[in-house]
Amino acid sequence: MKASKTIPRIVLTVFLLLNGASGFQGKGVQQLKTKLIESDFEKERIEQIFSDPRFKIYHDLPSIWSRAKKIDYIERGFCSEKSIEDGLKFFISNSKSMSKAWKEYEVGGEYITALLKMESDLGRNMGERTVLNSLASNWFYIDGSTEKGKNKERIFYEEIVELLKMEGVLYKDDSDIFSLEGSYGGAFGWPQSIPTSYKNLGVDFDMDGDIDIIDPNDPDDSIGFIANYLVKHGFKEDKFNAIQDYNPNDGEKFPKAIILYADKLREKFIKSITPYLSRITF
Ligand SMILES: [Ca+2]
Ligand SMILES: [Ca+2]
Repeated sequence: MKASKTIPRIVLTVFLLLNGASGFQGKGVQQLKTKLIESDFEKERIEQIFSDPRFKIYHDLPSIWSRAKKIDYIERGFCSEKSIEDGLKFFISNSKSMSKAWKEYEVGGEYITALLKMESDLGRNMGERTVLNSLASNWFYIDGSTEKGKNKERIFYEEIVELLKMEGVLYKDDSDIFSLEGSYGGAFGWPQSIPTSYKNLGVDFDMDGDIDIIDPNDPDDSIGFIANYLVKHGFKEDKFNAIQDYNPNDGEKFPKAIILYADKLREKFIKSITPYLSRITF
């Protein structure tokens, strides 16, 4: 064991990556399973889920994290003319839910549109990873040796617990947990929500009996979800802060891009209706 102390950390990391989940020392599938069984999940179900051949750890996670840190939304064209035009079309074709959001939450549709555009390109890109695998991968890869890391680890564990409890709600295809897809962070649907946010802040905005933020043809509940999320995070008092809370891992970059998008969208919308307004006036 003495030799391992002399192996440079980077070599060891590469070794662990190449060896997959079984290469993990300390944190591993077994530890997660034991913890979940201790949290009162049926042993049989846990064994079944984690021995499913579709369960896997995404080993590209650390490299995705470091790439994500460098992303500049505005530079990447998030607020380009084309992107705003796309948002305007969405805003207009969903005006019924947008005005409902304004009436019930006092959240302008330009902010809701900006967030949905950012999170899933207005429902076109909700992520193709298995949410369970993503959440488990985050839990595995987070360095729990610091206070901050420990907190993040706890958060991801809670998300896994919540996901497991959402059988028949979040994953409906034969209640198969592997059918729910999302991002590398375990976020899913139009607003890229995580399980606890869905549970606590989801709303049946179109009152059809379901809280559905996944249907690619129906953004109504997602519009309601975002409005509710923002209000519960203090949007009326501090827009910037509430928007930052939507994605707290990204400093000021995220809220700045969202607010710029919303401002441009509002401007474009007003310009687009001005000719009609003047026709009405005269
Ligand atoms: Ca609904
Ligand atoms: Ca609907």
